[in-house]
Amino acid sequence: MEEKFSHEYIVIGCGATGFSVVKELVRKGKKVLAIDISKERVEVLRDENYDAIVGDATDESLYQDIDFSKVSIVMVLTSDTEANKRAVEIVRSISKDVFIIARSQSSKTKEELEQAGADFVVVPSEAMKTIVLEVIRKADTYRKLKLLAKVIESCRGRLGIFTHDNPDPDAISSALALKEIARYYGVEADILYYGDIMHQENRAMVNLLEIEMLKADEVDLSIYDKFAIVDCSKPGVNNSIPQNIHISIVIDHHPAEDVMADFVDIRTDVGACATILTEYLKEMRITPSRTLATALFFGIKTETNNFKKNTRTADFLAAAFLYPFVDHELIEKMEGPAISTETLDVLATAIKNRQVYSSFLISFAGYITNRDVLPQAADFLLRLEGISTVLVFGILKDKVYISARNKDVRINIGEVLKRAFGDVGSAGGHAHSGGAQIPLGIFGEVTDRDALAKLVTEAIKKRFLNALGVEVKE
Ligand SMILES: [Mn+2]
Repeated sequence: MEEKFSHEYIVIGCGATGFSVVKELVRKGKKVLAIDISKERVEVLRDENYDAIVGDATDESLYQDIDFSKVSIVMVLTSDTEANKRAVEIVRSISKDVFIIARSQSSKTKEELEQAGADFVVVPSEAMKTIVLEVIRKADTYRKLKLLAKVIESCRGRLGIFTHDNPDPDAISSALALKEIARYYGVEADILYYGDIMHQENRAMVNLLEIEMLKADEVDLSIYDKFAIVDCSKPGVNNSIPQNIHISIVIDHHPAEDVMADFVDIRTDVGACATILTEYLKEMRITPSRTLATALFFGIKTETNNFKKNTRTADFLAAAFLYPFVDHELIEKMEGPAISTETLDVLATAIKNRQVYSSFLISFAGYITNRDVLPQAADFLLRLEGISTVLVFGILKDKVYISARNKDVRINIGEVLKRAFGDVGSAGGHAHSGGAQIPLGIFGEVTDRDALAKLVTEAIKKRFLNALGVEVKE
């Protein structure tokens, strides 16, 4: 034979797997050469107009007729792992550049094939497992959404959707998505919140997207037939929702136990609550409006600190789904609001009052009027050189508010805060961020501001460092 084979793809081993790969590639207009040891198989392939030759994968002379400068991928797909290994070795010795995909019967031999020169090894049983798990996940979602629809449809009046207090973009966008979903099922809903929308970014989001939200303490809650709660899971925990209110729907991504409702979806393996709601829209085939897509995207983006903090595959997938519907100019506007003078003042106080113990930083941010400035100050201080864990606290009315940030992989800051302050207040969070609230009452009757600040600082410092296992010399 004078002319060499010059195909872009070569498939060695044309059993069920190889054959279907050949068919699919040719259907996509690719030039494929199929090689198999069985004459009968090759004849079948040729009858169907595929380029096919008979050859033994382990026979070096087989490869002499192939022009490897034209080949981009060689797929070694016989069911004989040893033969595949030998074939990979031969192909690799002929061409360093060609991309080799090889099939391995078990995950044990996967490494051997990689060492022989395969760029990618397929283990059928593993691939099967992945597919089955994916189908299970889909079936779970399907079942969940059917239940959610049932609960919403059983609503005979309006649905009240609570966020946590001082809602952030993750909570606001999640509530907005649930409102849209309720409307899809013919139920009107209102977004309800306690506290304030304080953080500049959050205010900008609500204003620019014209999201309607009602202050819960200014409405008559008895007008609602059912209630939902997003981005938190229980009345009274991280929110001011009256404890006697019956909640029908709970959607959250914070760890929680014993949550009672007709519909509960708590996933701790996603970075944002907005990711869960985006999955609902996707599965329900609801195309998000520009406003909703922009809100959810902003929710995921800010909650994961621009996809850097606690971001999972699901968050990326949700963001990718939303992306084409997002108004990116608005996102830019929401991200760039001016820093308020109060934030600047608190930041200045926190910087001035910082106390550093090895890589831990503790700071009293003063008497504040807006607790949302604390996480911002903590984020800022975490950028200091040599600092991996930050705790910032401030006093507001009758409580001490604590916000902590951590980038030390050995520390779960949420757990540390629970250990340090769980017995005197409420505390919790994730590995990277957490918060706590302590009633000032535990510090007794001290009314002098400076004396109280000193007392609180000492107590918090001691408890926090103790929980971290740091010895402090007095
Ligand atoms: Mn959240």
